[in-house]
Amino acid sequence: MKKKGLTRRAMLSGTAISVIPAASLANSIKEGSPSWMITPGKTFSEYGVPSSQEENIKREIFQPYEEYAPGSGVAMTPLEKLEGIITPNGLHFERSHNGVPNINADQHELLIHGLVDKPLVFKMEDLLKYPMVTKTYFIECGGNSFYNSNAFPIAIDRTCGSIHGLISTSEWTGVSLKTVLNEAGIKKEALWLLAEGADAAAMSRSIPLEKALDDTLIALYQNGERIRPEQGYPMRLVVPGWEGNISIKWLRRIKVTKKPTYTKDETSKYSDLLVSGKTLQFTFPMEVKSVITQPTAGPKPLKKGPVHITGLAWSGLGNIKKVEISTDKGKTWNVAKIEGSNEPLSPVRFRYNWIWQGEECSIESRATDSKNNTQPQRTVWSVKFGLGHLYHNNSIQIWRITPNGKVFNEYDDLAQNEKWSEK
Ligand SMILES: Nc1nc2c(c(=O)[nH]1)N[C@H]1C(S)=C(S)[C@@H](COP(=O)(O)O)O[C@H]1N2
Ligand SMILES: [Mo]
Repeated sequence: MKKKGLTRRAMLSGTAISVIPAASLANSIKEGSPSWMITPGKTFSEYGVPSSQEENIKREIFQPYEEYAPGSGVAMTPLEKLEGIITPNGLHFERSHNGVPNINADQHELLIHGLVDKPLVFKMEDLLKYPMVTKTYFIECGGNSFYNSNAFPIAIDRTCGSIHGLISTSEWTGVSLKTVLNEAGIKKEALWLLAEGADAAAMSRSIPLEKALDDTLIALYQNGERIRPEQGYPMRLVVPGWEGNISIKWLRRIKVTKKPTYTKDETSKYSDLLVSGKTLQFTFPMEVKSVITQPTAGPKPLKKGPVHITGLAWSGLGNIKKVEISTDKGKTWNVAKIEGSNEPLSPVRFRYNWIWQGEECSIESRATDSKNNTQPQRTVWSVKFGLGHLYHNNSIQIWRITPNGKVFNEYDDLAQNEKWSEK
């Protein structure tokens, strides 16, 4: 089989990506050179912001109940405009059920109670005295990719970020939840805990004690600075690899319990309706997934010639074993290069060089994790769930490319789309 990837030789002998013209800016500095080369630059700033030319790199806001509950909704990370694996703090996705509370960090308290030897209250200054850990983890909302879920039986034309932008990654620093629980002393019969936020949604979830004692963090810092108000200032849980909802922001209370509490947020929501009419509950891990972030749907048409395909892959069950790319509607798959340290519960960036000859085609990525789970096709994923179901969609994203270079969101089974559209 002929390899479709672009070799270094082909890259060098093919279309040159950039050439240096004789009258380049670099050749000489003289009168008439751009002002930034011949006049002193702006002085210092206390807190930097991106270049004004990058102003259009923003989160996309979606407030479905804008009139009566404007604080319920999402702001999605513009994945197609970012590189690497870390999300800049100002672009970390936001999912809030009742707005961002304006918490006074000095007054904020974290209560640990329930099945403990001695209930404790921690102020911020108390937590800062404990040993800290730093870990790079993604947070993905259980409802990520809802535009490609069973709630949308026909593929709609949206950008990568506005379909998949409910995943972001930070380097989180904080105190292990285990440290704090051990300080209070866990009673023998304890098996679960309840975590609750200080926001007006009082978001609360039950967490198995095993996960709480394993890798769950009380995060205080995000990418080196105190976590942003949108991310849970002054403290939040990061329950790595599990559906984002359980990573309670603005954490105010942990109650150690024997059984799950069955809160509103884990009964009426964040449960998975099957076709049988039964519902799955406590489906915590976000399963293996990947998405091509470039090239992707957007205003700029794709140009013929060398194309650098790149994207993100992650798994809530381990790390990434491989990412494969297909450029021929899934007939053949080629292994992409994976970058970075590939830590568990942290994404990798994948890269694959390709030459687009201008044919009608589609590009898609398929990730496999260290537990040998592979991303399903959308049809395989969707048939398990009822119409309207949207959580835990880890199916393969297909980008269709038309001969004029327009890139579209596409589903793998058009017949299935039609079947649903009749309903
Ligand atoms: N207290 C509280 N915690 C919360 C939420 C909330 O509305 N209130 N939203 C949850 C949901 S659904 C998700 S996906 C993540 C999102 O975290 P982020 O906004 O920092 O991206 O926080 C979770 N924790
Ligand atoms: Mo979420």
